Amino acid sequence: MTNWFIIKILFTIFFLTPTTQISASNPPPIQRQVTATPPPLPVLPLPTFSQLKWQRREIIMFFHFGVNTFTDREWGTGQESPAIFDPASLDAGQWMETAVQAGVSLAILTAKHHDGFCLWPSKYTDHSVAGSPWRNGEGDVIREFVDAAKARGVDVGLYLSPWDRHDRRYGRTKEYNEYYLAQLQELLNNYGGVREIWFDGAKGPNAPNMTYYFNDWFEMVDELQGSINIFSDAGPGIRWVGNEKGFAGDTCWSTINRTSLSIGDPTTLDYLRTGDSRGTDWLPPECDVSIRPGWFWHKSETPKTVGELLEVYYNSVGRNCLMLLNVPPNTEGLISDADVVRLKEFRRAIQTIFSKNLAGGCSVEASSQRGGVSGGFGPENVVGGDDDIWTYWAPADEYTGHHWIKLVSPKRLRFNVVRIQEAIGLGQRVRRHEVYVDGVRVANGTTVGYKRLHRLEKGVVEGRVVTLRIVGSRATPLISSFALHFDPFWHPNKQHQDKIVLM
Ligand code: FUL
Repeated sequence: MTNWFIIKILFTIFFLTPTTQISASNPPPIQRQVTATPPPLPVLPLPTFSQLKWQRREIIMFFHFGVNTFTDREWGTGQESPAIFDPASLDAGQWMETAVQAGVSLAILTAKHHDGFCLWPSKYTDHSVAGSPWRNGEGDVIREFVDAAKARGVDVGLYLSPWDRHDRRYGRTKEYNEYYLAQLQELLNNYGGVREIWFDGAKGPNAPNMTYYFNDWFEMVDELQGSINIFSDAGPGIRWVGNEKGFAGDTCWSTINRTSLSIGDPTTLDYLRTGDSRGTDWLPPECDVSIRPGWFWHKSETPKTVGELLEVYYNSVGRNCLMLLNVPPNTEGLISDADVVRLKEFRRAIQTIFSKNLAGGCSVEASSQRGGVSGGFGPENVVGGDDDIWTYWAPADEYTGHHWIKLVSPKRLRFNVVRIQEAIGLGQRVRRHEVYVDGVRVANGTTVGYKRLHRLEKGVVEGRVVTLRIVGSRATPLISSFALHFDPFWHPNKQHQDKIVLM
């Protein structure tokens, strides 16, 4: 081959070949590309990044600790001497171990309760740990709490009571708001990342009248902490559920109108519990409840039974909410053994019930599916991982009938709990739904949201085809999980408990 010939070939490859292929008069052959069907449009309002992260925690922990722990009271008077605060064996590491063993990823501590006593050495008051014998007045419970949490990968939240029965400035609006904001700055500037701040609306009937500058507080919080959720009766990040039993409404929307809410207003309790399908704000509820009758530790009190804790779980996490479980440290500065044991039992019970999805081996059918069989929104998505809310079944937009999805099992299934989850990243949609086993209705309800759990009123049921019918929805429903579980602790009616075989 001559040099000239080689040069000609190279010239053809590098210069001529491409131009002949893409000239306008001779377009390239169209190559069929398989592109994915886009997800459906969201239905507003949507959760923020931090709200979505919060929602997926499911159970979080509260620690009520302070002078009340030593006086056996629930609300201190504000007259307590800091000298009574002396938890000889305080070990925040043990609190966090307890939290981790309970599967908790966020722990909230009462930095200051209504009595005004501060668990950190605030430079704006002498009513704090600095005046106590604990660690010779050199201690800082918040610091130990934060360090222990960090060491175990637990996120931190803080409670700073607006109502302060100790401080002389309380009742003088400007002075007290300055004091409160100064303490917020101490707490949110000096202890690293804080993921939740709790503004408690509680206040005694005889408390002096004063205005809290909530807007200043909220803006300050958002300025100092990037990924924080602000809790109060009215948000703006998380709303109170309206009671302290840990129970959400049977209907529970994450959406609500904030303009209809105000902090400390007792007339909106029902609205807080159920939310509002037409609400323009994403403001999901948190269900606070204590493992014992009181929020603070009292020698005479004992923890709730596993059955009672599960009842709270089904009525909070199972109703689209978070369960904020209070576990009070005792006078030693430790979580009592009885509580530690109970929490382990509770955790084990939840794992026993939910670690196995009995629908795992089912094939799945649906009334329609977005983007056709290869669109990526098929019904098989509902039997995948329960924490993946971005993989979901979406019906076709054109489908106008009632939407349904069916689990079909090759062998008889035996279960007493149904779990349904919506892809809330695109908005909360389902208004009404029903569950059938082999054609017989076994459960029905309204909202679903992040997670809806039905403990079947009939107890254990058996069957091969389990159908979820969505009979009302704000837009096409997007279901990320439809799962079946067996709860050995659920006995709705002892007489009929054995088993109900459906046709
Ligand atoms: C209430 C307070 O008055 C209780 O003492 C407790 O802190 C509870 C979580 O909130 O409003």
